[in-house]
Amino acid sequence: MNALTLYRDDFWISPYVFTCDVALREKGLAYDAVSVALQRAEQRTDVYAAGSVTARVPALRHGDFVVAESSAIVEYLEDAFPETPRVLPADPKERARARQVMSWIRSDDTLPIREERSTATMFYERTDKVLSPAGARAATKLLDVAARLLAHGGEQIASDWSIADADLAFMLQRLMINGGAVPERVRAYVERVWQRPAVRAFVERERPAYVAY
Ligand SMILES: N[C@@H](CCC(=O)N[C@@H](CS)C(=O)NCC(=O)O)C(=O)O
Repeated sequence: MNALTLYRDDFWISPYVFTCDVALREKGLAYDAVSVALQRAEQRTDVYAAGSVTARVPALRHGDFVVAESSAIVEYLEDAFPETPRVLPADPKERARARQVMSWIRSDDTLPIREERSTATMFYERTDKVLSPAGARAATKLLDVAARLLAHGGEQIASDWSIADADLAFMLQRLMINGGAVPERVRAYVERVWQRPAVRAFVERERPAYVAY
């Protein structure tokens, strides 16, 4: 009755599905994954649109409640399952910083990276295309932001790992995996995040042959 279902893309390349999948695993919550074929515009079917409200992937079903938007899903999991390991910091200031990072990762500042270093390049075919001037500016800002977030010398953004680390490392991997130059300290941070079992589980999933959409 109160089972959890994550609606996800066919190819497991949505960065927002990544966030939710990692959060569910970090929390040790069992869930079923149901594919919504974006390449066939299944997210726009009446039934999916009605349930998710905003007709985007991912969405989470918990019993008869459905919510979309990855940040809202993470917040819901924190609130609905307080007995499970936290994925957002408990400290209000650290939690605010984590939310800031997650919102910023989803903002226009990173759009050129999302466009020029798509997640298909992470899980299917790398790109050797040179970043456009806008892409290069976005990459420089991303690296500056990462350096500032880690300037305290710790191993992650907050005093403990949080889902914001997964999001930030995922964005940085778009550059790294495609051969982009990343300072050693930031690279080591990304590699640390990439070793987390929940992150590995997403990265190492079997994926079907890719159909561009
Ligand atoms: N801000 C949303 C973004 C979700 C999103 O853009 N999902 C994409 C797949 S990665 C999607 O559903 N695209 C199809 C569409 O918008 O019709 C979140 O964080 O969940």
